[in-house]
Amino acid sequence: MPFNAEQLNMELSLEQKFQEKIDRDERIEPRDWMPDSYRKTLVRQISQHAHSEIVGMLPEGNWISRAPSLKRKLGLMAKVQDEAGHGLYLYSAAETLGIERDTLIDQLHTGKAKYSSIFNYPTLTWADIGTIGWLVDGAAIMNQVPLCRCSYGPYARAMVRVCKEESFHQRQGFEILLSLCQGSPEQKAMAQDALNRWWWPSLMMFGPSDVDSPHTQQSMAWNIKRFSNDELRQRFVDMTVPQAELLGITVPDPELKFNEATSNYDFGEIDWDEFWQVVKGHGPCNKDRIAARVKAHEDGAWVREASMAYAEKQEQRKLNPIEVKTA
Ligand code: FAQ
Repeated sequence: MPFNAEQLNMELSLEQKFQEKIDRDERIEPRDWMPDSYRKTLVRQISQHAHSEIVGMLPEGNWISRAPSLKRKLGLMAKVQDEAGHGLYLYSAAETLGIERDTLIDQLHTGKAKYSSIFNYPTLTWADIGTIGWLVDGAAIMNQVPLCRCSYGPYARAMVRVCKEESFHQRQGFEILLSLCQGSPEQKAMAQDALNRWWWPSLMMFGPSDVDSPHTQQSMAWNIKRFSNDELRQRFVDMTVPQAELLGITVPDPELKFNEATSNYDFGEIDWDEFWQVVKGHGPCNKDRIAARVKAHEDGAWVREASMAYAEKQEQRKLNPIEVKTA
């Protein structure tokens, strides 16, 4: 027993020092002591974020071959490649917490890991590509700029570059919509239709309402999250409504109204049933998205095998320079 009590005291003192470091707004690095629950929360959030970036390439990738001009195609290809890069930085950040990438990918492919609900909706027209850039990247920036100050160093540092790239994505999306809204009545109607379909799913990206969010309180105490889901959602609405006005399209919410007293836009109730249905795998595209990722992983097996064989050969060459050269 005395041994256990001593261990417990040591654990408590480590935990106290850890929290004091967080409260001083210092960064936690991979080799620092951290509570298991902090590590677990980070693996969960960072890997879900990585999966979202990777699955998020699919709805837009669908339009690369149909972009209306060379300029649009180049912009979209660069954006989709950026998302791949974000996924890779984030998997690397998760790996610093002691989990293997293969395990994370397996969790995605077997439906054990979540990814953002937004990527389970289809991209029906070119205006959807503009709307994803404008709204989805806009929401991602709103959520991710505070993550640049997240307490876990590798995640915070990855977010700095991610946010710079997301801001280019947001502008390219807005510019696509601006062109459509200044174009023919049919093009403007296409933009309006895309806004009608993507508005509510974009608000859902911020996660459940604070009262129904099991992780927010603890994640804020650990400085992983700096703002709650509802706070960020409100900021997003306040930022985006004037942009819709500039485009001349209407946000599909009859209850949307500027509140003079709070200087915020009040907005209608989100359909939380739809949100949880999509999160649980029953959205319009969940099955297609996972099937596409599994296929890409299987088709890419030879690349992973070739890289491993090459790495082994390089290693052997270092150990036995002459033998490998002549083999
Ligand atoms: N979809 O207690 P909370 C992007 C889950 S990247 C699916 O509030 P937390 C770039 C949540 O995981 C978009 N599941 O959880 C791009 C938890 O499940 P669990 C992704 C959701 O972690 C643009 C449960 O509900 N961004 O867009 C969603 O404190 C264009 C309870 O929720 C990030 O991942 C959802 N929307 O807060 C790419 C940012 N919301 O684990 C391509 C980092 C919640 O208990 C094209 N993540 N859930 O089973 C975060 O900031 C947080 O994890 C939240 C959720 C805010 C997403």
